[in-house]
Amino acid sequence: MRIAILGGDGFIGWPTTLHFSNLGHDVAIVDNLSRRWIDAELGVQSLTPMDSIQERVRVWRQASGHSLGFEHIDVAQDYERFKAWLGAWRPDAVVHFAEQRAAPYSMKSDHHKTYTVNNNVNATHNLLNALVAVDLDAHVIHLGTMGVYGYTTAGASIPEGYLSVDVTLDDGSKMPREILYPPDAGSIYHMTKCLDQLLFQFYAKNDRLRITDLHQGIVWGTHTDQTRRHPQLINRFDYDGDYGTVLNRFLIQAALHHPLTVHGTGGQSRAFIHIQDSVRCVEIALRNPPERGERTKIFNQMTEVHRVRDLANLVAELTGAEVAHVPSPRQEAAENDLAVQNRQFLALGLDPIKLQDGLLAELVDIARKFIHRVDRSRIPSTSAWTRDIAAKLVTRMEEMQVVRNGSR
Ligand code: NAD
Ligand code: USQ
Repeated sequence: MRIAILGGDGFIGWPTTLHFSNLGHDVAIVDNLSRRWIDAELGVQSLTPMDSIQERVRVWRQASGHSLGFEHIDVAQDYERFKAWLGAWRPDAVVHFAEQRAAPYSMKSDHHKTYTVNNNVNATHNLLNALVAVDLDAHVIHLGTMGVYGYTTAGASIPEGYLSVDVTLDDGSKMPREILYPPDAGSIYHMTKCLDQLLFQFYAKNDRLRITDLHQGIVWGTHTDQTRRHPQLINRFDYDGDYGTVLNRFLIQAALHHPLTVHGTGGQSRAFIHIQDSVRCVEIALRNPPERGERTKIFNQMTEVHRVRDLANLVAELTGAEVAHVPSPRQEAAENDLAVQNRQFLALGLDPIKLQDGLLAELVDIARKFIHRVDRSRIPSTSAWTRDIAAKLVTRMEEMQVVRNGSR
């Protein structure tokens, strides 16, 4: 199959590219390298040393014998170039990772909100629009997020995309219907995934595009079978306060003997999935496309649910790290219960990697090995969701400074 990977230089895009290439598919990466520019903007770098995309492609060809295409295109801004490339290369499937994916980055300032909305919504719309324009029936697989649902369950586990409801008709009788699960975004980033869903709904109905949306939980881990094949194929690993996700951050903090930064009580429940399983799920989705004319197919791409404080305790038990409860920079429920259905992937053969089984390897192979590359000053998460929260964070930091100075 001919597969385009939009965002193929990123954390999930790179191992997915290698996975499909290894299976013998003809794979091309489309990426504007914006994630690398954002590292420069923030003054951070991946914990793991990443080569240029051209070098990664060269090393993969040497290691595997397979070639990869690379197109340096901004999918959100270079519509005509992207359309021309799509029309000429004519992939059978397009996997769409090409979005700004960090909630804290999306909430840093009004500029970052605008950038995230423009980039993500335009990238998605340009893809759908271009497929119709060049008359291409490629299967679109998009990475959505569990965050489109919000994280509360109202007593019933979160279904896969659609909610069964009884509509009360004018004569008082009930008519069963399935609707998109009511969106409940917790950040501008998560909001863009809600907007993407509506674009998918429209294009599946109007143009009969075949679309799969994968509502994924927080991805942890670094290596997949293919990124292990050569040191220069290593995946990126973010630990900083904007892009680092919670479990990867705790592992680095433990390796650094930095207290684990639990926001608030740590009662936030979230869904998780290992990077290797994430890649497998995309492959399963590729093999099970919707029919033309079918509504968007939605899967919940997650394998387990944990509370943040339980994760911190788990990492603390493994490493002896101290757990610190710091004020949360986010507008989020301090405590929530979460239950999520993921029957579709399990029925299609997913055999999940459990957190308990992979954590130690992650700590030894990644966190401790590359700890010399960490800048400790980039650990705090300072992007505040509102002005009030920002003011409270400043006050709290000043109080901590006074305590520290006083105790000298
Ligand atoms: P990432 O930031 O590492 O990768 C995204 C890639 O897309 C980067 O290489 C970036 O340069 C590229 N990109 C962004 N905008 C682009 C544009 N306009 N044109 C071309 N390329 C562009 O992110 P990731 O962690 O690999 O996430 C991939 C996708 O999966 C995202 O859509 C994200 O929302 C989703 N997701 C990620 C997680 C997670 O925990 N990492 C969880 C759920 C969903
Ligand atoms: N948290 C801490 N301490 C930290 C960092 C985070 O307690 O040092 C807490 C946060 O307050 C939040 C939870 O951990 O309650 C998760 O935060 P996160 O940064 O790990 O994840 P999130 O911002 O939700 O975003 C990540 C990815 C995003 C993806 C999403 C899936 O960056 O691309 O869409 O996970 S989900 O969370 O299921 O919506």
